Amino acid sequence: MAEPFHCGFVAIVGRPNAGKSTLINALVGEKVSIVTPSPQTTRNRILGVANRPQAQAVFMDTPGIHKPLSRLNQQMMAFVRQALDRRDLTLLVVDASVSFGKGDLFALELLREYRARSILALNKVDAMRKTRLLPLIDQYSKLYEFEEIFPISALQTEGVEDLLDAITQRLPEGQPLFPPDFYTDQPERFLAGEIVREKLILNTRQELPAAAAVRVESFEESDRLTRIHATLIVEKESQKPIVIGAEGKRIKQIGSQARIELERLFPPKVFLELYVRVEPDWRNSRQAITALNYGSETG
Ligand SMILES: Nc1nc2c(ncn2[C@@H]2O[C@H](COP(=O)(O)OP(=O)(O)OP(=O)(O)O)[C@@H](O)[C@H]2O)c(=O)[nH]1
Ligand SMILES: [Mg+2]
Repeated sequence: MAEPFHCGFVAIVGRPNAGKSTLINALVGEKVSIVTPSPQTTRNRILGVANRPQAQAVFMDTPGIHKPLSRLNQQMMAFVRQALDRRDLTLLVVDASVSFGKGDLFALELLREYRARSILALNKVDAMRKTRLLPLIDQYSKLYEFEEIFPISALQTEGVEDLLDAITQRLPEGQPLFPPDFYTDQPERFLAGEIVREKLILNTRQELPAAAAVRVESFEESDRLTRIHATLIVEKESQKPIVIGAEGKRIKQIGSQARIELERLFPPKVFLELYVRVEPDWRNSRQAITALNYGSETG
């Protein structure tokens, strides 16, 4: 008898900076979600599909679990809940290289609330002493009934294939939901904005808190050229020179780093135009949040 096909939704959840987006990219084998060393990089639900001969796992990357203060943060947590509502299985990602804290208990509370069947990925084992691993596994298995616990390094794609096997085995039997060449549901326009935002964060993160956003104003594709016009949004007048830099050097750097990556997605050539704009308190504006694609389906 032929082996059954497994297919289902997997919610990837965890604290900010745990490595969820790095992991979804490793699982899918494509960059579907941007990654930076700053917490709260991911702001909505990012879908990424991993296809194997006998399985299709539909992963949902989500913003880091935190207590929300601004409207933006409330929306971000709404995306976490949407993913948990929809999942067949939950993958909790923990940064094992930092010590256990209140935020970890808060994440576990959320799993309990959803009575979520969960697998635990203890990530960043490349950056920790191996002797800390067993006590940590012990601690987590006392706190929650995980189906399995995997030490992994998402960055070095260590343990990722075994993790994927364990996941797909636990997905319901059924036909694939998406065609085999489909790996994300993000519109190209949004993806372009995310790449610009990644470079913006990477170049300004020491000076700017998580207060910046990128809005794609226009996206025009033709055979030879993709023209993208995006606005870098900051909250205060004093943040504008940080983004622009001396003699415009920094914004130029952001633009050229983004363009190199965008040209791989939209070959052969991308023309990228960036502007900086101050939008006071945009993180509490429903209109701004919706325009940025951070408005959840329920919010
Ligand atoms: N050493 C090490 N670093 C990692 C690993 N996985 C992720 N990182 C780093 O951790 C940082 C955060 O990674 P992300 O994937 O953006 O984390 P996230 O959980 O998606 O973060 P938010 O979107 O802010 O919730 C980045 O600097 C990654 O390079 C790993 O296995 N080992
Ligand atoms: Mg992320």
